[in-house]
Amino acid sequence: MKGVVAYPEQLAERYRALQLWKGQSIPDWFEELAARFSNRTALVDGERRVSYAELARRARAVARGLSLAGVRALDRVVLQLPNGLELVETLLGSMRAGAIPVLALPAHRRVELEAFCRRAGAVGLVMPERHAGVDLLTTARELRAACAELRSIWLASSGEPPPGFQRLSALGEAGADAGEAAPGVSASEVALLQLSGGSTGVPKLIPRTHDDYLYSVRASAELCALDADSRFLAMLPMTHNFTLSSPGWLGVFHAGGTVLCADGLLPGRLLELLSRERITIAAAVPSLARALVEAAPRLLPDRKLEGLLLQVGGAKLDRKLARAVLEVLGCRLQQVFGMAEGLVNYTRLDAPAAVVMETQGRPLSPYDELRVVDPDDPAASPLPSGAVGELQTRGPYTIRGYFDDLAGQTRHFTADGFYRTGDLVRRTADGDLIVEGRIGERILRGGEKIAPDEVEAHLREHPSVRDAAVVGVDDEYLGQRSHAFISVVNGAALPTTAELRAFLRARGLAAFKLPDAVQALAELPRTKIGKTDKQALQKSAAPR
Ligand code: OOB
Repeated sequence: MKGVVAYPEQLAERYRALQLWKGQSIPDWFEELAARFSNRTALVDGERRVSYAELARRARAVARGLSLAGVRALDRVVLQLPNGLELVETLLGSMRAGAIPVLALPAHRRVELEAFCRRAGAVGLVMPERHAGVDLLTTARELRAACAELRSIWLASSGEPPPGFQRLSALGEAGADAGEAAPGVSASEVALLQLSGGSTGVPKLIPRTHDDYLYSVRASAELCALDADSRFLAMLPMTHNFTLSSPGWLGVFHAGGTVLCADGLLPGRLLELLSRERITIAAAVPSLARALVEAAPRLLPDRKLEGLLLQVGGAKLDRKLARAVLEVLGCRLQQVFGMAEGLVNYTRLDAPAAVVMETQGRPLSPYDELRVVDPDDPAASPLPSGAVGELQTRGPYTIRGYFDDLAGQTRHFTADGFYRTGDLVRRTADGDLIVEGRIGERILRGGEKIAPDEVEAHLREHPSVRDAAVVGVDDEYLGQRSHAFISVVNGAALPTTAELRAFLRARGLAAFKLPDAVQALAELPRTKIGKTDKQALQKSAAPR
């Protein structure tokens, strides 16, 4: 497809010969699952329980509805729906129609959605009329006016939509009795466009093929030992790569298990579901894991979550919180260091506790190629094990370029096809990765380099500190100075800057790493998936 950097043919053939890429499209894969697991429950959304066979039937109806509406193979459709049956059937159905869904998050608004529609050249958009109490109809109207190529906007709503919009549920109804066959979908084509998690500007579009995506799903399901008894609670947005494929709900489908949808629930409700529904696997970002740990003593006093594997990823999980997850929730823990561009690292189910608590795991596939390079001299030979540097990677499920981004190609990818992750990592002697931060977030203070993650981890060890984030702020004399933001444990007194600096010094931290300023916030700002929003913090750092 135009705008996509393909895998080199020789490598593609190797991945096929190795049976990593099986030449099966996601819709064909799901049809096979529907035949195999037919009457088993695939999805639970509130009161609605849907079997594999029923879900496949619903996806087929959506696919026909889209075809009847004029959506053709390789057309892009931006998909923005909250967690639930509609999202799942529309995602599977759009792929079955041969279209390419662009996976937006529920929290995206006009600026992001407009950028996705334009960049993808989308012909359709699926969005809710209201979400989380916010009326999105004005947004939908603005998008229709702004994006010329957008032919249809399907609104998920209970009533009839206003003129000019289609009702999402009409799609499945229109398609239910049409006889049209789905177009064949090639497994080497782009299946979906994921969004980059980068914190700068509007996310870039990530073209993942059926072959590469399904490989990561199957391998992840196997690594996490999923089976037909697996019960997954979708707590994060189901379009995010973590919840979708690592192993996520697609991985659970692959094993014949059951996916339960949660949307915008408070930690207390999530704990109740985790316990009552005997959930075996769920994915969380650290801020959500922290919220669960904090709510547990009150809401889950004696029912520990023994049967649960809690996956934590998306941002660095510090040791203190990792320990609390194990001790307070009583579940198993897996760290997941992944990226929508491809590479996913997992701590293994049989890894020693220290590895699970202190590392971000190792690559999913033996065919993942990783190297750690000097961020200031990336052309030099890779750094030895143990040294901190930028992680670069290529492999059977990592993209070779962003969608339609010739201009950014050499900035984000090397000439030999490695993706420059922008992540600073170190590899232990055993081959596990420890994430040390992002290149762009390093603070250069008066000639010294500071890794914010290191300082943040020490700050969180203070008994009154709940969460911490350190950013660099421009400074006339030092180039940059360091500014720490903290939130305080409920009921604790706010420690002064001097107290915190003394605390860090007592922990043996070098003087230049001590924050120049400390500011308390009720809550640290979060990105749309719940990672700490460092850009927002940098902007808000009060000028001296
Ligand atoms: C996941 O994907 P994205 O695309 O939203 O974000 C990727 C970036 C990584 O490059 C890294 O900077 C950060 O998020 N990250 C982590 C991390 N997991 C992701 N940083 C430290 N520790 C971790 N465990 O966030 C994502 C995709 C698939 C599975 C899991 C997470």
